[in-house]
Amino acid sequence: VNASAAAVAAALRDRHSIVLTSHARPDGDAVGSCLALALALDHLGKQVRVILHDPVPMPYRDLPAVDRVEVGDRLSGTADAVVVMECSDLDRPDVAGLDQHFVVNVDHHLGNTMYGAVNWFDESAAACGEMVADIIDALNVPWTADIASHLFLAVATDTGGFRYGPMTARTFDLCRRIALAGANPANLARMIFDSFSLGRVRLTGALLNAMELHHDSRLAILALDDDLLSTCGATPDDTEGLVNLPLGAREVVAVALLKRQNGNVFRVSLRSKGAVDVRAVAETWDGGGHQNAAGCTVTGSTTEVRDAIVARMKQVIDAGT
Ligand SMILES: [Mn+2]
Repeated sequence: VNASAAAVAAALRDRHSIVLTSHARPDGDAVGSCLALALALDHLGKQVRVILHDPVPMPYRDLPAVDRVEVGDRLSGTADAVVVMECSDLDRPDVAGLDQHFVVNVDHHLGNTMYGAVNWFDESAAACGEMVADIIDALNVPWTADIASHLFLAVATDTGGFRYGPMTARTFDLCRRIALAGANPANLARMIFDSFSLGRVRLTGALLNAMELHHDSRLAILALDDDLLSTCGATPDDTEGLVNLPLGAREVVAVALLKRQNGNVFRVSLRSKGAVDVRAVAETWDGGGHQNAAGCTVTGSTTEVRDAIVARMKQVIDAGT
């Protein structure tokens, strides 16, 4: 059964020690959802911990209360409830021991396996943070500027800076209340979107400079390896989201980013606009994802992998445009 914000709030109101978690390699929605809810539960006098498998990404570390995130791969000790946000299954957090607890599952990703004792799934939410806002309201906790800042992080990142996803009046009502609560949207946006490393900025230039175009410039191919990273002074963390950049061109409707892992193994990230279904491409190599964002692992020489990806991408571009 699908629950509601009220049901989640009722489950949390009755419990004292509460652990919050989200997926490994957390994104802005994962961090923002966890910390907004943590701050709200503090207000109710709960004992709250936030555990993530990986550190908060650098651009989000200046937001309030980020230092309370514990990085770990195991939930030690007891908890009356574990709230898992942004995760379609209980393996996504990559934190052992969650299944030993009363799990509350809050998510907006299609294909959620309803693994919790309480499950609230809402694919109409532009970010999990929209759902967290409803939970905070159901708990009758007033929004502080810090809570609002994390809700902004969640919604601003999951919509790609208000570009995509199921944005609705609910999204902008949330933004209105974020501003009313005293968060500073311009400062936050600069912090979230414009605080990369110099290595990342150099890498952006190098990657785009070497971009290949195919199929009347409708398909862009980007390639990345450790040599390019070190030439630019960048780290693997600096590659997050770079696959989206070619979509900034009007002509480009699909992108593949080929990251050489080691030897002949490539991690392939795929992005598209509109009806071009890159999940179908990922599934060719046992990968997965969504229509506009997917990934898979492909083995072969650089040329073999690129040619195979280009051929398959052309098919979905033709089918979707
Ligand atoms: Mn999300």
